[in-house]
Amino acid sequence: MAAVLGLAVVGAATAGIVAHSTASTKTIKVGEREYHITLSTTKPAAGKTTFAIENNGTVAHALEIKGPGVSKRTPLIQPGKSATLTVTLKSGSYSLWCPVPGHAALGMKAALKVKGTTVGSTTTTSGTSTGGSAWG
Ligand SMILES: [Cu+2]
Repeated sequence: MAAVLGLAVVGAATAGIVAHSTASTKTIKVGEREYHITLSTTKPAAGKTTFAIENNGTVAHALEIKGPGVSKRTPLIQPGKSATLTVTLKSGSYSLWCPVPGHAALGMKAALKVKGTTVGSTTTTSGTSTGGSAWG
């Protein structure tokens, strides 16, 4: 009897830990330099994700990300500094680029393919984005 009770408690505790870890934030490392963006993964799973961006270059960079439900960017990141950006990724394609003028054209862009669980049927038909103005 005592042994059965003990097992039940252990089982419950394990379930709690598992549930917690799946809900935790994942991290994707992003390295920026002239003129390239390196990602630790380009095929992350859906969910809450923190981009840890490091500027390994010699001029200031930044990172902007746009995709399903996300439109965010960091402030300018000075050489040698880092920044983080936390977003909730959904299944779909996301674009990342450096919003400093000219940098994306020189190659500072990347894409993410998020494979995910079904995100329901939220069809956003609210048209053109208004937050996409140029840097500065
Ligand atoms: Cu840049």
